[in-house]
Amino acid sequence: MSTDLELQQKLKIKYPTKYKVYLLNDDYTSMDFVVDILTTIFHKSYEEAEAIMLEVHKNDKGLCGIYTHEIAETKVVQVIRKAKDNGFPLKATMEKE
Ligand code: TYC
Repeated sequence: MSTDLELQQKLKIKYPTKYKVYLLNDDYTSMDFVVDILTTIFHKSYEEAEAIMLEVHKNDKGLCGIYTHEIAETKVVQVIRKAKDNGFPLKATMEKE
């Protein structure tokens, strides 16, 4: 019996490293704007978006999704650009899973 790692090495399967994208809390971004970000950029339902926004509001950080490096980076850039265009200081970060 091979372990998963041995099988992966034998088959030369490379799984891409995934990245967690988080929204960060601040005192100035409106709750409605954060919900809009979560529905448009992260494709959450209104209910999920509201729950994530409240999680960030209470605990300073909330998970929005897990993506490959390129997609995670694009989401972070989209959040920061859309926030800046709307006069909000909202920030997003990514962390290796
Ligand atoms: N704390 C903000 C407020 O009270 C709301 C907020 C939630 C801001 C989530 C950023 O990522 C965020 N208006």
